[in-house]
Amino acid sequence: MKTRVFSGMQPSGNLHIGNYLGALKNWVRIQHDYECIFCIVDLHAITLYQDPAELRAKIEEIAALYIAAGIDPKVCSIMVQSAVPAHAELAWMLTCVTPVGWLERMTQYKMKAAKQESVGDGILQYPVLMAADILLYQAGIVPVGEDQAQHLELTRDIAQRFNSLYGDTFVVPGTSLPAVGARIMGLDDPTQKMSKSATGANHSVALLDPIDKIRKTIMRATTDSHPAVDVETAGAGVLNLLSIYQAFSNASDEELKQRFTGMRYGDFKKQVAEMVISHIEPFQRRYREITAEPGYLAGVLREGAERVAPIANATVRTVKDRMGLYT
Ligand code: AQP
Repeated sequence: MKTRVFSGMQPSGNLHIGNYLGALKNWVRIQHDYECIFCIVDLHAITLYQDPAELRAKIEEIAALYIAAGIDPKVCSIMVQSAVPAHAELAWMLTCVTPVGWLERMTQYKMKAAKQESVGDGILQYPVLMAADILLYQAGIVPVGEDQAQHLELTRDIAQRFNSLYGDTFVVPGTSLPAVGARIMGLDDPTQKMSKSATGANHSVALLDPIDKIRKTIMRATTDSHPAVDVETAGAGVLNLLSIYQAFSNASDEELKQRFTGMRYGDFKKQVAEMVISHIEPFQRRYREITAEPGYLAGVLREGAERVAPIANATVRTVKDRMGLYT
């Protein structure tokens, strides 16, 4: 039997090249080697207020982007988290074995809580729901970007705690990070992770941005005061652009050095922009085709949920049985 893979994205904004290079590109690469479930985690998105109509539209947009980027819905299950109620059910059971201290230590919780006047409980509970998403399917591998590595560590802790309290129940999952592109930084501020929720006009390149805008954003990316590229001494902005180029092109470190050493920043950025655009343009073409077909995405998502629900329901039955709940 193939190892199961689970991963997801929040429909909470515009997917950007960080989401693609950190996660989606890796999903496309491994989709034939494992039994893959790729989720649109809408229950996670509502930890912060989302406009209901926009959220519903975003869910299908993300599904279309998964497919446009190369996920084959005949090979993988693409599904929406809230369409399988077992996610929320298992999350409660796992909440009851998770110490609050573990959750309060999470970096993402601390960062998101610091931005709110009143912190919603969902922001604290987020990693438990994420653990439920993964453990529900007994996933062995979870391909994510680096920002999610701490949540994955917590997922393992929760699984191990449950297994030691109630007997072996969950597969303890491993994390899979890409070798390059695991943490793409903001183009306007290379000290901050590129993020859907950041508001700066030149912060990110979204997968559906107009091509002209992509070119402009990359040309305006923050670099440093050196006149030209020096791979050895490059600052954070140049390193970020080099990572973006390398992750899209799959170039080796040596190729990167030979191509760019001594190149003036303007010419360097042009090459980065053209590399990004050469990948994004075909995604956008496929995206337009996919979304032009009435009912196609709804069908993919329905089929995905139907395929995975029996796995999720079986896990919940086992967990209830182990905990002594009424089944
Ligand atoms: N900057 C990034 N570089 C590499 N990988 C990244 N990921 C996110 N940002 C980067 C990876 O993308 C996947 C989906 O992320 P998510 O939708 O769960 O949201 P997130 O991690 O919280 O990402 P954002 O874009 O920063 O969203 P907001 O602003 O809504 O919080 C994950 O695998 C993540 O690691």
